[in-house]
Amino acid sequence: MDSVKITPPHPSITPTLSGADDRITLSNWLPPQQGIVPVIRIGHRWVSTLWALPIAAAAFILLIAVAQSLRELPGVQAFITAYPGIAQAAPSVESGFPWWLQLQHFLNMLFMMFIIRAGIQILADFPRLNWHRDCTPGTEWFRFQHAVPKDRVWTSKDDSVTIPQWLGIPGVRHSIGLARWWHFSIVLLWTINGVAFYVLLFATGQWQRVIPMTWDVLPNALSTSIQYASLNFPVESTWTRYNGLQQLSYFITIFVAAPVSILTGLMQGPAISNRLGIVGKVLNRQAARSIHFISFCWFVFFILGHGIMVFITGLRQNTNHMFAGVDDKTWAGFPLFVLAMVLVGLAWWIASPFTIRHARLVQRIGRFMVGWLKGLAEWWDPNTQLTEKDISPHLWPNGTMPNSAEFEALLADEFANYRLRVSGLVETPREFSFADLKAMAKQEQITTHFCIQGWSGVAKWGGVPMRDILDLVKPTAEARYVVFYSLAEGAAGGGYYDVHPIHNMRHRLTILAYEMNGEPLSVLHGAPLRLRCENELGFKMVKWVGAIEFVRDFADLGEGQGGYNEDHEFYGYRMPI
Ligand SMILES: Nc1nc2c(c(=O)[nH]1)N[C@H]1C(S)=C(S)[C@@H](COP(=O)(O)O)O[C@H]1N2
Ligand SMILES: [Mo]
Repeated sequence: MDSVKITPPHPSITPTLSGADDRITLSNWLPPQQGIVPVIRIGHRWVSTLWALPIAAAAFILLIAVAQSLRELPGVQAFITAYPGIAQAAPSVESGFPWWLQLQHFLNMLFMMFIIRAGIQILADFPRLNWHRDCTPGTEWFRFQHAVPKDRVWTSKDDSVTIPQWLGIPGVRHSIGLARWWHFSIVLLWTINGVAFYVLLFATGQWQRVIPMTWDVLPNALSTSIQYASLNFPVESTWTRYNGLQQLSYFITIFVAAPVSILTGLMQGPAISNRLGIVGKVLNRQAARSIHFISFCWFVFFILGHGIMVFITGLRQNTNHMFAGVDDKTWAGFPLFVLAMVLVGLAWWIASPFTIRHARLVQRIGRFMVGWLKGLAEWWDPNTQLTEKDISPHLWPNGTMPNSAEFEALLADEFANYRLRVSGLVETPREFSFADLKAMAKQEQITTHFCIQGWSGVAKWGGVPMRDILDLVKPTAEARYVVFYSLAEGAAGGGYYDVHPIHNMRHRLTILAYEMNGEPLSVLHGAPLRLRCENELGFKMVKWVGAIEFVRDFADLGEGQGGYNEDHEFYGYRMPI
């Protein structure tokens, strides 16, 4: 049976929505802003990471001198004879470097180029690292941005810095939406490649190359280090067995750094962090982000070290192993190595310009690749609540403040004339005055806010549960999404709005807050009403809510992507991670 569906008109606020470009138009985008050379906090002092360069150079020279003198000592010579580098008990892998290993090595190289660059871009959107959950300015341990100014409101968008297009993807300030699609999509491919790699390692015996099977690996790694550092290299037999140092560094990369990166990446998402109970509290979002960064540093260190060693220990032989699968002194592997590097270089060259030009396409492909995963994570029940003592001294503000005569008038009489309009696919459309809302049952919760840019903070929120609003207006069976319209515009003009799946509205922690930390909500943080929906990222929690609409679909709203930042900044509309 076909029934005629009558869709009620959108509320009067809808026409304020705007369309958006399908590419990044730099003139409409946040203007560039340079950061600073990265600094690390030691106590109260900020120390430039540039000091690492002279220190490393001095350490390098010292290391060579020490290693060379050590090798003149009879004891050390005896040690090196006893532990030549390769653990004597280490099994030898006769199959050399099979084709699948070569292919996976190449894919790994290609994927890592995207992952690292997009990761740096994400970091640049909130260029500070913290261990504490709250990100109070001054408590970070690492930053490449100035100290937070105290004499003005400084939003996290203000804080984002520009990194060059050859380094980040896409190398535009505050392009985290696009960088995340790259990072997550390629990480998915990288993980699939990694799982296949694990399986093949164990199915073929190749694991014996990279997993130390005897404690002898330690003295052998030390011996190898002394030999390398003395510039008198150990005898290699890489085709069948790795030396102790190789084994340890490959083992750490494959079996420690890779899983740690994946886990700490996922743990930065609100749905996952809030689901992990005590683990999510101890390894809070900032701790996870810091560990994720340290793991990234390991990868960069490993890639550089590995690359240099490949060159200086025998470029021809090493490239024959990994790019041609032969163990000889021909030139078979070198051209293939060059070809692989050219392919990676080309991909590197086009990634940023392509992303700027085809931003909407990148968003669409990203959604296709990882949208399903984010959809699944939306069902993770965010059940972590915190205590009064967890409340952050500072909660970063974000977003574009309301700037209209209409809002000023509402504010002037303390929202006495404010009306929350709830309409759309509901049985009983309603208008709520501020007094109506305050007369309803109040719910309080202490929760962590997760901004897409990387910061987090804890506050106590008080307000009206959305499920109570739903009980009053009674959404019809057709209603699948709920649109929150703001009284404020977004950064590029046009009303700010965001769409949520209706199932999130029944969650016991989804509220319309009018109180923060026991005080009336400030305008900065969203007065009169702001949404709290604890399994999503911050941008989905619309501030200065003016109207709520229940809809079947959101394709006809704005640019049709499910919200203002989805339309304008290419974010995804499901954002539990
Ligand atoms: N109307 C409106 N709501 C908004 C935004 C905005 O720009 N406009 N920014 C969002 C973002 S990106 C975040 S992180 C949170 C920040 O909330 P806070 O300022 O209370 O910390 O508000 C969200 N709600
Ligand atoms: Mo945000």
